[in-house]
Amino acid sequence: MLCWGDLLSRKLNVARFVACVMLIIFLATIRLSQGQEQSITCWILTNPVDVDGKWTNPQEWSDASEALMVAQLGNGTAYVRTKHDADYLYVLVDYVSDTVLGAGDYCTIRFDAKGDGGNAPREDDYSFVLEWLTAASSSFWMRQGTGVSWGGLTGPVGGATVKSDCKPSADPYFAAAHMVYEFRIPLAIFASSMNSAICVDVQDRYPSGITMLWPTTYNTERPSTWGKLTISAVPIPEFNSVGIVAGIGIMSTMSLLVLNKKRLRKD
Ligand SMILES: [Ca+2]
Ligand SMILES: [Ca+2]
Ligand SMILES: [Ca+2]
Repeated sequence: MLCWGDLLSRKLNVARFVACVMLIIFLATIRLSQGQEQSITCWILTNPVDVDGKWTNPQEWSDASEALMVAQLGNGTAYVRTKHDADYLYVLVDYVSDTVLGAGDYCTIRFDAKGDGGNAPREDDYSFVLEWLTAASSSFWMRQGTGVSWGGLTGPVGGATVKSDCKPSADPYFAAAHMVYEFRIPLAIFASSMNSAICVDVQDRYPSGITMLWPTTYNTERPSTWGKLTISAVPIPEFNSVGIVAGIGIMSTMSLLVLNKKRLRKD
């Protein structure tokens, strides 16, 4: 016959088991999300983009995905944000730590539009470049893959545009003057593919020479090494999975603390 102490002990064991399972799920999910960090989801926008080379208002890019870039050498801070509407995909490259516009500063965005990877750029692979030729004039051009390498410089596809500037703005990262690049790329090049790839590099040629990358490492000639870009048909979720996972983790930890407290009292 079970006594009250046995029942309490069994209940505690079951609760401890449940808490452990939740903690394992939490840790596994953290590990999973770390493994997916080379991935960007491009949500459909709620707030329109004014392609003017700055955060036109604080909400302009608040509904976009965010990816932190890393310095190839040295230190720097830059972010990539993406979103889209029915006709265009928008990319913000916000180089927070480049506070001086100088000749040679540039930003390159490459798309593997069909997401078919490969070890050489194909015809669905595009490279868009904005380069400052002097502190007062810039150039915007494009390259397209040939199947074995990148083709020659051409004008950008119709509808593609970019603006870059280095002025104070409504930027939530840093309101003082720094380099910002805003691209608008026609969705037509993606040929209805929801699963594409992207890589971005932005350089502060003057004065630091530091290049920032997303994803962390990649080969510009090999689309198979670029980061995943998923074009979503819905807006960014207000309460994302990271919040849910963090909640499970906090609940698990609290459960274990309560159980340990009860066990100490019992002992
Ligand atoms: Ca803007
Ligand atoms: Ca491709
Ligand atoms: Ca610069």
